[in-house]
Amino acid sequence: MKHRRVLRAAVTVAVTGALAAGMTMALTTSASAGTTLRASAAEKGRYFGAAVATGKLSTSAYVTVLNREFNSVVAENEMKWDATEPQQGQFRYTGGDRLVSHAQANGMSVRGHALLWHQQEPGWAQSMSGSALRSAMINHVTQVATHFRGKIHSWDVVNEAFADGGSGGRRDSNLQRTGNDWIEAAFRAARAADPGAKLCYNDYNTDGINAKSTGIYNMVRDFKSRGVPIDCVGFQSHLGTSLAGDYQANLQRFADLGVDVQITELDVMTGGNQANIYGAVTRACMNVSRCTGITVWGVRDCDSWRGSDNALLFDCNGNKKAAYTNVLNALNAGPAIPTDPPTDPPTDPPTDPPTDPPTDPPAVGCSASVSLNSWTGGFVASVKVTAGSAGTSGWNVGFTLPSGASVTNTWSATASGSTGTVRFANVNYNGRLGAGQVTEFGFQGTGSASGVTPTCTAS
Ligand code: 9MR
Repeated sequence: MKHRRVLRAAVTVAVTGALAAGMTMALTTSASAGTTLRASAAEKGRYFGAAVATGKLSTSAYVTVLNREFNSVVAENEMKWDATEPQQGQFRYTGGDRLVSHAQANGMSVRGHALLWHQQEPGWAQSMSGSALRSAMINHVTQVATHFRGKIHSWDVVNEAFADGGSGGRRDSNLQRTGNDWIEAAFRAARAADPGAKLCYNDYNTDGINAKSTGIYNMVRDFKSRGVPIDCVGFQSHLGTSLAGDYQANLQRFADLGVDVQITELDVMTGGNQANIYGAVTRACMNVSRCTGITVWGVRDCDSWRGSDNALLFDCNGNKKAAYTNVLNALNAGPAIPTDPPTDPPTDPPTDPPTDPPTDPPAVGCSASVSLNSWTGGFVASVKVTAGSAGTSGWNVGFTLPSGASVTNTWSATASGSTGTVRFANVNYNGRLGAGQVTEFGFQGTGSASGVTPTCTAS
């Protein structure tokens, strides 16, 4: 089976050494330790997600664990090309829409997986090539990203396009044979279709600094230097019985390119090291300020594609395993994403020190800042909410939009109004912030929002 081949390859590159290093890290006591993965991750400005097979959303034992522990979901299969465009030009969104509804009803964000992948191509696309395939593939990206616009936190735009082994080059596929620029063409199409989604490249066997991860690193660096829209890199992390000693360093080198990093499909072979590896991966993410979230590839052991590996955080009865405890402790012990996350590396070396010293978070209440990505006729606003010294149990951010501007989509907040004075209230998973903690929401609109300034009210 294809996916077994992927797994074998995934575990062979692992090298030992990280665990001892990880376990000697000093654990600090968190001020307010969360008691679920989702609460603990949210307290640190991150998400904790699971891959979901939508068929299981009617199994109450499954849903109980999913809703209690996770604030992000990804479709294990239902948003892939074969599921969403089974016949050319005929789109089917039933499974994906069901997952999005479940997420929205339960305060979860959604990762989109995956717009283009050489596996799970529908039969009609498998038999295509050249310019016909290139235009079919771009149309697929455009249609699917447009359908889900405003509802997806991050899209895996391209999945698994690099070869295993030492070449550091691209994998052969009919997509690759349409021309080496197929990946950037896909990212540009995805950005145009859903400017509010973070756009990720996602792959496996990238769990440390190796030829494959370096090939991807070079692509991301090239994309950033040429302005190809890429926001994040997903590290699947289908792991064996050991973890590379440079797992965290690898995440950090990507973050230093100016992209977010995410652990996207974490599962770990059972055995003596499973719980330790889960803890070490979580600590690595927490130690990288641009590591914005972790997704495990299933909920209970029996839900996993890895079958008898028992690779997940809950046993088949939904009981928490030792690995769960290690992950929860690592989330609680880790630092929050800093108030001012690092921006892209500056092109010029810094000159004079800033004129204004950095300000402390507001004494009480909250503050908000906005960054706009505008084009003729539209914009996406990304808003950062920072809690004051008293923390928040909820927040509300107001804008007065210029005439002609109108909000069309909102994520990670609930909007009231769409023109003139518009207010955005927290959703149930991001209202509670500790002192100085930051959360983000966004909205998309038509017209121009240039010059808007937010006001923040805490409750
Ligand atoms: O978990 C998915 C399984 O149900 C499918 O049969 C398989 C098909 O190839 O894909 C699995 O998910 C894969 C993911 O989409 C990409 N990375 C590897 C995952 C495990 O094979």
